[in-house]
Amino acid sequence: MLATAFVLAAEALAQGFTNPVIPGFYPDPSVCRVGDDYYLVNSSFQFFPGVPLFHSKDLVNWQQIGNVLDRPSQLHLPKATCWGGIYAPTIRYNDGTFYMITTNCSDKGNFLVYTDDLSKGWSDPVWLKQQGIDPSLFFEDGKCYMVSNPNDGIWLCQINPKTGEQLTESRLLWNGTGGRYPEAPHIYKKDGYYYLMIAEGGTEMGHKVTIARSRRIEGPYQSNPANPILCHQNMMAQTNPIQGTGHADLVQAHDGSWWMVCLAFRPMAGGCHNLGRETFLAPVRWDKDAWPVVNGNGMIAEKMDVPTLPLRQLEKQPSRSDFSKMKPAVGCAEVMRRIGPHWVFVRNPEEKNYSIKDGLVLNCSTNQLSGVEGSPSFVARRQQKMDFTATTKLTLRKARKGDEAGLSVFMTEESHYDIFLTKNSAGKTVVQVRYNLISLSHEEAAVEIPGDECYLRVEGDKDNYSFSFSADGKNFRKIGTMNARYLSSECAGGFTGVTLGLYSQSANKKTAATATFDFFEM
Ligand code: 6LW
Repeated sequence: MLATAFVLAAEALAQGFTNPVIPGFYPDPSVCRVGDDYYLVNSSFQFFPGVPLFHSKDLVNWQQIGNVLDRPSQLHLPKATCWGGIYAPTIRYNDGTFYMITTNCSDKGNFLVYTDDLSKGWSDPVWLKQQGIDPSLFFEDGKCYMVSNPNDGIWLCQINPKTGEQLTESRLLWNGTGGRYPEAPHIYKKDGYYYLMIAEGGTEMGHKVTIARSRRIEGPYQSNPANPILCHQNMMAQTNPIQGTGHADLVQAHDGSWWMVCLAFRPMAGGCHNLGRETFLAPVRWDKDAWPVVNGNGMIAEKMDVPTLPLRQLEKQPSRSDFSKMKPAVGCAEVMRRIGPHWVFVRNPEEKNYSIKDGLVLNCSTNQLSGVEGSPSFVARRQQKMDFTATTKLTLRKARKGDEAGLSVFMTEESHYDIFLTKNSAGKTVVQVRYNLISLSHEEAAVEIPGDECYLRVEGDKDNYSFSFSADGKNFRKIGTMNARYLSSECAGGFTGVTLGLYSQSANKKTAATATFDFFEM
C-alpha cells in the first residue's frame, strides 16, 4: 500500500528529462497520440526494414515496437544509397486508422500505408501524385489533405487516402521565411486557425523551424513575426552541444500540454557529427490565439529542467544479442523476427543469405559493403553513444583468399571501417583492419591467428575508433585506430549516421564461405 502511494506521488511529480530522447540515427521524427499512447516514426533511407516505429506513455521514454515497412512489397530499395530510399515520414491517427506517409526516393516517390491494428502490420503502398518530399496528412470533417514540398514551396491537395486519388488541384500555401529548402510541413488546427509549421535552412547548422497561420486551410498564410520558433544558429546557442535543430512535429498530450519532437545533431570530433540526426523533445507553450513558443526561448538543451508527463520507463533495446542461444531460423524474414526490430539490413536483403543455427549465420555474399548493386550480407544496429565498446565472436568457415567476414563501422557505402577475418595466400586465417574513405582505402598489417575463430572489438569515443581482437574474449590486442571525423556526415555525406554491422563478403566470383556470429554486445 505504502509502495503504491509512493509510486503515484513520484509519477505526479515528474520533472526533467535528458535529450536526445531517441539517441543515434533516428532523424525526421513525427509523432501522434491515441488516448494516452504516443507513436513516433523516423526516416530510414537505404535500410530495411524501413521507418522505425516507437511507442511511449510519456514522450520521454520510447520503445521501438517494430518497423512500418517490414515487407519487400512495401519497400523496394534498388541501388539505394545513403542519400536515397525513405525520407521523412509523418504518422497520423484518424477515426480508428493509423496512416504513415513518406517518400521512397529510390522508387516511385510519395506513398502512404495504413492499418487499423498495429499488431497486424501495415498495408501495401498507396502511391500519390503530388510530388516533393516530406509529405504530411491533415484530416478534417471526413476530408484528408496532403502537403509536401515540390518546387521549393509547400503545396496542398485533397486526396482519398485509401486509393491515393488526388481530389483537388495542388495549390501553393507558403514558401517559408526565405530560408533554403522549405520542407517538413505539418498542418494543425487550433482556436480556429490552421497552423502550417515547416523546417528551413537545410538539415545542417542553419536548420530551423518556422510557422504561419490562416483562417482557411487554402491560405493565405501569415508568417509568425517571431519566426523562427526553434533555431540554434544564434549567439546564445553557439556553444550548445546540440546543433542543427529542425524538422519538427507537434503533439498535444493527454493532459492538454503541447510538445515538440525535432531532429538535431551532437557534434563530436572537430565540429563533425557521426551519430546521425537524432530525436529530441521540447515543451511548447501555446496560449489561446497566440503563436507556439518552444521551451521558452526557441532553444533546447541536453538537460531539460521542465515538468513532464508522469514518467513510465519502457523496455530498452537490449545491449547484447545472444545469437547462439536463439531458436534456429532459416531465411532473412525469420531471422528478422528473432533478432528484433532494431537490427537493419542494407537495401532488400537476400532471404537465403541469413539463418540462425548455433549463432547468426551470414552466407558470404559477392555483393560488397562498398557497392550499390544488390544487398550485401550485412546486419547492423545504430551507434547511439559517442563512447561505446562493441564486441562479437566470429567463426569463418569454408573460406578462401578473397572471402572475409567481420565487424564494420558503417557510415555509408563509400565510408566504413572494417575489422575482419580472411585468408592469406598461404591459406592461413588472418585478422585485419581496413579503412574505406570515399576513394581512399588503407589496410593495416594482417595478423595470423590459429584456428578460424576470434573475438573482434571496436571501441569508439568522440575522436577515434579503435580495433582489437582476442582469442579468449579477455585479452584484446589493438591493431588499428582511425579518426572518427572521417566517418561524419560532414566528411562521408549521406543522411544517415554510423551503424555497427556484422558482415560477410567475397571478392571471388563464387564462394561457399559462411560466418557464424556467436553474439553481439554494445
Ligand atoms: C528530409 C528533410 C530533411 O526529408 O532532410 O532535415 C531530409 N530534413 O526534411 C532527409 O532526412
